[in-house]
Amino acid sequence: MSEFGFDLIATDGAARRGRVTTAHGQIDTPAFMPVGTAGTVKAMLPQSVAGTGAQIVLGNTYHLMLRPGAERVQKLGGLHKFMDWPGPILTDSGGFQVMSLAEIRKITEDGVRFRSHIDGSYHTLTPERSIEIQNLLDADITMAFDECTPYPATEKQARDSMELSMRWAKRSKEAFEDRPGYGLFGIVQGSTFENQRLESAQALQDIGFHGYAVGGLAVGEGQQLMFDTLDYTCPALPADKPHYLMGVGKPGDIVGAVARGIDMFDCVLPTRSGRNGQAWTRRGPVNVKNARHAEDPRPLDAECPCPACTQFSRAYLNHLVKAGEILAMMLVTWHNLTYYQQLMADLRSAIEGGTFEAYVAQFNALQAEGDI
Ligand code: PRF
Ligand code: ZN
Repeated sequence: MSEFGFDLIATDGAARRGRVTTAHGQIDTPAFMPVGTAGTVKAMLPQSVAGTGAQIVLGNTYHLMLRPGAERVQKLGGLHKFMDWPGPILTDSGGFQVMSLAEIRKITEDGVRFRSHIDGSYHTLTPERSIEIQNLLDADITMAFDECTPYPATEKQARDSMELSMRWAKRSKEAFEDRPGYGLFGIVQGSTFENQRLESAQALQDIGFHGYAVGGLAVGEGQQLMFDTLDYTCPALPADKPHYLMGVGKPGDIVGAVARGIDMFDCVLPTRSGRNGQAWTRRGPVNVKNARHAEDPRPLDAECPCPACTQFSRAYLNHLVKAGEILAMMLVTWHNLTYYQQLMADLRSAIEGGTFEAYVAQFNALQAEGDI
């Protein structure tokens, strides 16, 4: 089996076009990973997710350990087989989801103790157990166990949190079983403090990972501070390893982060907002529920190859969303994932062709025009 790897194919400014190789296949970067929290990209069949162009999906340690349980998934042949996604899977390590979803949480040096948001039962996640769970799930890319520092944080709060995450990163590395085609990513923390971000990036490189994620962003700091943080953090990451910005974002966030050297993204936005009737298009967001679509016979986007756009009118989509029909969630999700994957394909070809700057200018102009 091939080794886990990252090949840099082309660069244009700080933007990178690359390819990640894993046990279950390759990922062209810049890449967007649809979120399949509970072993499903909500409202989509796996082959439809692949049909949008996605080459990797994300799963969550937190959700899958609670239901159906990591040992059960392993017994049934691993997450790829369980959810019928034969391609690469990245799993998040759980700490971030504990802090945003669990009812009672207590953080100690050892890990996090919490109560399930499903049934109130008590659980503990440590770096060692998180890595074990991700191994049981058979994740191609395992994330180190970290604490996503809340925003805003004082310098002292951010430092204590970052240093804890670095000690957990070391324990995550020690717990990870090296196997061909499987990778472990470290997660840079340090809030919006330059010295802490640089220290964190260095601490992770001293431990040694297959890839480097930037965590603790898109937590309320706003786009400009996020970009400022990436401006000094990305150059501190090894150029020959993939760079992953966790939980980002809107199309404009992704374009700006690619311009600064990020290779991988995940976000619930296209799927979650799709279930709420919000579509994302080349011309910005469109609220399908808005009455202005009620008698509009045109497609959502005449140039989009997705089923929502090739088979149905805006008027029909508007009706489905207003009626609360399941098909509305399916179609708008399908459209959004198609748009996100098209955006990533466009970014990849612009970087390869050395036309990234022109592409960004055109992207911004279209987004500013708005829906027609
Ligand atoms: N850490 C982990 N997962 C995450 C984040 C983080 O900081 C974020 C921050 N946006 C999203 N998902 N482990
Ligand atoms: Zn579409």
